[in-house]
Amino acid sequence: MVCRCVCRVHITSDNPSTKMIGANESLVSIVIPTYNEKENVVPIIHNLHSVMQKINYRIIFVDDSSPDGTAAVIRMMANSYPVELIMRPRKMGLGSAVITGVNSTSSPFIVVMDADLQHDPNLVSIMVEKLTAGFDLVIASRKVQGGRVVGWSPERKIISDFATYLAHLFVPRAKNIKDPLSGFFAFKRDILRGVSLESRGFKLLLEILAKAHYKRVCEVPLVFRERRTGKSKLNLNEYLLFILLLISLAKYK
Ligand SMILES: Nc1nc2c(ncn2[C@@H]2O[C@H](COP(=O)(O)OP(=O)(O)O)[C@@H](O)[C@H]2O)c(=O)[nH]1
Ligand SMILES: [Mg+2]
Repeated sequence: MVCRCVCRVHITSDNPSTKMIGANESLVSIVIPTYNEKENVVPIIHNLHSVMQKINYRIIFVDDSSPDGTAAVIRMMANSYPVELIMRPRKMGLGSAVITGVNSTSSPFIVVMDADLQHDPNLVSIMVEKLTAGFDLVIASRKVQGGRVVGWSPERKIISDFATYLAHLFVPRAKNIKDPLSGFFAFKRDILRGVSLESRGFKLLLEILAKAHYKRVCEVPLVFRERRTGKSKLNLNEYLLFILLLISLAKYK
């Protein structure tokens, strides 16, 4: 059961697959999964709104019934901003939350980002410009020149580099992408035509790189900041899901 609260967005169908791009559809849907992000919702909406002034956009939050009351804050903000809330009954994973959000919109451009401001909202308009210029997929990359992570321990960096190495090894189509494990990316909806996404975990981009129909990809530098407030939900289970994802994607050439 998924509960939808739709505010300032003219979508009435509950079945995403039946939606057509209509006069009221926004050019860009920004999909943000949330679990216990109460403190981050207001600043991310304000930041995105100031960056997206000239772009017809909306934000789709997919919240897994966060116990901290994140949904109530989103509902309140939806009175004044182009914000939509999809509520799911329990914690079901970041990847599946993003898939739910992506399936709920027919916007031609989709941006996926985290709620915690580790992903710089200022990059979103640059990523949309790249899509407009003809790129199919734009990745905010910690691993191209100008990109980096702030505040990670050497151990965390080694784990991240090793995971990236495994992604390159197992997923040939990701070979030329410096940061195939980024959680911040934008794409043309069309590239997912006929593609079935299954990831539950944190690495949905890798599945998109393996399966989607894209030609032009670019990476823009991301300075991955420290979490503003709240806690990371990355845990051992996510590492296991990553290994399973690698195995399942190895067959895509
Ligand atoms: N809906 C939903 N969102 C989640 C879930 N797990 C994590 N998130 C959100 O996904 C984003 C990334 O999670 P985070 O814990 O910051 O991961 P990290 O940056 O790798 O430490 C944040 O916006 C989280 O609130 C989940 O199970 N369901
Ligand atoms: Mg985070």
